[in-house]
Amino acid sequence: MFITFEGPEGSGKTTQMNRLAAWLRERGYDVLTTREPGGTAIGDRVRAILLDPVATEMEAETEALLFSAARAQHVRQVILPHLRRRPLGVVLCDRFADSTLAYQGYGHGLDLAQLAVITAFATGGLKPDLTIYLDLDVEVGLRRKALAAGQDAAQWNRMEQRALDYHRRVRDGYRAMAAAEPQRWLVVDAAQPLEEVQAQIRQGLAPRLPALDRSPVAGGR
Ligand code: Z5A
Repeated sequence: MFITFEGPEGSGKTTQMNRLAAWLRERGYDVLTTREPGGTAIGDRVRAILLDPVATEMEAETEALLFSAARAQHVRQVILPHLRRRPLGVVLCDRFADSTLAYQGYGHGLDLAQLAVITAFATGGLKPDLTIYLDLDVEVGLRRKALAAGQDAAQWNRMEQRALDYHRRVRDGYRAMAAAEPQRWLVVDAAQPLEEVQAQIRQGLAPRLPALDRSPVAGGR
């Protein structure tokens, strides 16, 4: 079963993913947690380029291809091998292809149909069984991150430094994608306390666990 976490910065994806992993492991699932960009040695090197605060000249198209390149490696080297550990293999991934549509598509204005072709090539057709979307006002999320790191905005990575308008377009994009495919997306209000967000994630996931475990792995590998 392949579960992804999506949402604006500071919406709590990493925190909630780790809590969910512990809960699933207690129930006997063989859980792998991973993240994008990254998850492999090659992906981590691409990540460093993508988030480098000084790489301000990077074009949106370059960004889309670099995120996709890291993803191609991640899917084949890490995600698919774990998903083959059926029936209890579960992969929890902090961001995946929907981030490319949200950030490079809705945020930067790249053509969504073209991005869908690029991401399908990168993933080999692998789609999440469930995408947990943590919805949060972008200013609240950015404030949370700054608070957590004790840093000021001048020290944010290249993506975080972008204007609020950009982050708002990203959030609107996420909401549009979630509304268009409600059977795959579980939308949770991330402004709630940590425990309440986790409770709603578990509640939304629980009934899907057995049914999704019987479904074939998309991508046919
Ligand atoms: N990106 C892209 O453009 N295209 C792509 O295809 C992909 C990614 C894959 C990756 O950055 C950047 O790459 C990201 C998208 C872009 N852009 N930016 N900026 P990253 O990996 O460094 O960061 P992130 O993925 O955006 O995650 P995050 O911002 O670090 O945050 P998070 O994982 O959502 O939240 P957290 O770390 O769990 O929590 C943040 C803080 O908030 C922490 O102190 C928590 O204790 C606190 N928190 C969490 N939940 C709550 C609640 N409910 N209440 C109060 N406080 C809370």
